[in-house]
Amino acid sequence: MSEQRKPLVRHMFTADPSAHVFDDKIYIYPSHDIPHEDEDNDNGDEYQMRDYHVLSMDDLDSQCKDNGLALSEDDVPWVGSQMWAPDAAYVNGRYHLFFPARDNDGIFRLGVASSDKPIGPFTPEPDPIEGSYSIDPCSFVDDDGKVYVYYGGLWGGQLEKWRSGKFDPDEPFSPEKYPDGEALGPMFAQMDKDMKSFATKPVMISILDENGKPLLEKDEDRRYFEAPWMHKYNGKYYLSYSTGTTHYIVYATSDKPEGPFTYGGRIMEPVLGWTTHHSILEYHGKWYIFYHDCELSGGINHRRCVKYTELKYNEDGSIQTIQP
Ligand code: FUB
Repeated sequence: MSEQRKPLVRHMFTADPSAHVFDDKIYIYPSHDIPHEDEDNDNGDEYQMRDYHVLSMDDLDSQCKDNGLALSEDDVPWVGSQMWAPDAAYVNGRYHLFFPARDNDGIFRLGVASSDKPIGPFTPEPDPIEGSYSIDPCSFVDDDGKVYVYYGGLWGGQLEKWRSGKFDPDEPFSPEKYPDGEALGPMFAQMDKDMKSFATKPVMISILDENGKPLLEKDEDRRYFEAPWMHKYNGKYYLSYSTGTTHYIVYATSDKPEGPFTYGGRIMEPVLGWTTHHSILEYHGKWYIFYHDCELSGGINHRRCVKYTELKYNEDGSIQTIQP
């Protein structure tokens, strides 16, 4: 039996759970953390993942199953290292796995792989998505069938290094250089029908405060850091994400998928461990958040475990804050 707020699997370390309902079953696309003894650093070198396994549950009370190897770095010619947080979408009768990894020059790019089954194995495209960079792709299939990808992460995720439009390895973490500047946001693009390329030029999403002003770099309790997730509730687009250095999961809403979004509040207080990363799904009329912490390893940042718990809305559409 799977229990709320307990590790869904215990035989391996898992993180960054992107959960979806396909054919009334729950499928979770997590990162697969590898244990090692190296030190942590701001570059995220401790997150040394090399492959993906898809987890599934027949329903929320049943045992969570590991469906084995779905994609390995050995299968993807452009991948050099660090297969980080993935996501999946079902489009045109196929399952598409979106994943970030460092290429052979050490630059994070986004890749895509496809399968006729939700659990894989997935066949990767030989090259990363053209024009893609950074990490944490979240794919979102809208009611009209359009598929969007939200992505990007600071620090190890390299988003700030693309500030000029070109990769600059010397560009520092933003608040140190531009404390009063507008915070960076996640990137946004529409996928082409082939699900292999961007149909639109990626743009950066703006996240505004209650007065309609962009969130600033120094507003570390609210500004975007990494791990975007998109869901729709009562016709509104909810963009949720991690604030990274302050370890919250927060959300912002908009009437349009590309925003601008207005900051709405905190979804989850910090978990045990540095990173926090989540997904949100509706299942049989209730809403759930899938997330990770480091309970299984007693707090080792790169040995995480995925969990879920219920997520509740207030009548006005705001989300109640969860104490993990
Ligand atoms: O799992 C590696 C990185 O840690 C992810 O890409 C981030 O979102 C954070 O969870």
